[in-house]
Amino acid sequence: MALDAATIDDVFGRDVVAIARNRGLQAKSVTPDTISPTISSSKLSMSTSTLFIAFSEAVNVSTFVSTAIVIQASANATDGRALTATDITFADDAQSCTVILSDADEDHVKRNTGLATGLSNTFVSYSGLVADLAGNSMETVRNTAAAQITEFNGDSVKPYLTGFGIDMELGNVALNFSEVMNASSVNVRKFSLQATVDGAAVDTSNP
Ligand SMILES: [Ca+2]
Ligand SMILES: [Ca+2]
Repeated sequence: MALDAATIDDVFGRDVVAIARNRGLQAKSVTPDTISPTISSSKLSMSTSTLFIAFSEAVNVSTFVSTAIVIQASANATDGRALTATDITFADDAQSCTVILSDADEDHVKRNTGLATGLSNTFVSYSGLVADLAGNSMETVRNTAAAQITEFNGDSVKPYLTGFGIDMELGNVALNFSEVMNASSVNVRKFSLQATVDGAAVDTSNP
């Protein structure tokens, strides 16, 4: 350690003896960081399909393995969804990150209406998730004793039609939506085909 004379005084106002930078004093003892990082809070949003994780300390970003995360419906479950997500954004202080679920993850979770629809059925388990900057690995949270999510935001985004196609040989219409849909909710009498953008306008196309 180096020290400026102005760092501290004795009780009579006399400056502490400075230690020059080229003659630094070696520490008498160093207590290394042996404490593993933990997850201090977590939040799953099914509106944005993101999983936010806050850590107890800064972590080594390069050790983070998003695919180590399993989202499951209860503390003890063997049929959870192991994430395939690889789109991760870390905060500058490396104490939190946001994982964007892959399309396959999102579809899987939405299709399973008993999974991740509220706090009560959203749990996470993981093994080898991340290590801190001293190399201490986060302890495994098994799928038999998973951790409940701290905060949950449900899906409040309306689905929308992204495109459609018509096969006049087979006589069918294919509709593509922005997300997994409830097949039993479809009502085929509620959509119509029209020849122009403005269905109310007079059709002047040929023939
Ligand atoms: Ca630590
Ligand atoms: Ca939705």
